[in-house]
Amino acid sequence: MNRHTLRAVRLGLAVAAFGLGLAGCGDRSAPAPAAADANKIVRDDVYEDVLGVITNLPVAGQPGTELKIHHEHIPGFKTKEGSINVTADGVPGMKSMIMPFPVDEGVDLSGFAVGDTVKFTFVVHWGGSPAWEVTRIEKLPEGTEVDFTNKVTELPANHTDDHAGHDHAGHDHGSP
Ligand SMILES: [Cu+2]
Repeated sequence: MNRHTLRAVRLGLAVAAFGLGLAGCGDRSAPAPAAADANKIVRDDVYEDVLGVITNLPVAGQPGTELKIHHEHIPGFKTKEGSINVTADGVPGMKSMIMPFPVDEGVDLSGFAVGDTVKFTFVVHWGGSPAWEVTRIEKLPEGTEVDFTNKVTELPANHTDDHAGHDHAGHDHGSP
């Protein structure tokens, strides 16, 4: 995918880290696919209208720069097997975190700035490359609040800790 296309679509967002197989998110079950079957997509999972704040933007001509978004908790985030992910400490889905987001070539990030609050859609291509990418992004009005808390709706029976009020934004992602 050409992530640096300056063509016009709507923005790009991103943050992310699920590990190449959703890389930053520490997904143990999805090692980076071998080059040979880099495009053997098992399944696409689409996450629509996720809120977040842009923390980094790709810089034209500077490889390695990328869109990063501090995204809100995504309770419905699924594993490669298709069930709702549960982090090591019992949070369903993907916790709020800052992660890199590859951007689909139809997405135009011009007009976006670090600090912008955005609503975006991204697709996880299980088994594919890129492993995930933003397909749509729009800027929200200044002052729009994003709730970065992780909501624990159902704790495993052996869990007694209350994680709900903690701020895990950062790199404690559990698997993806
Ligand atoms: Cu994430």
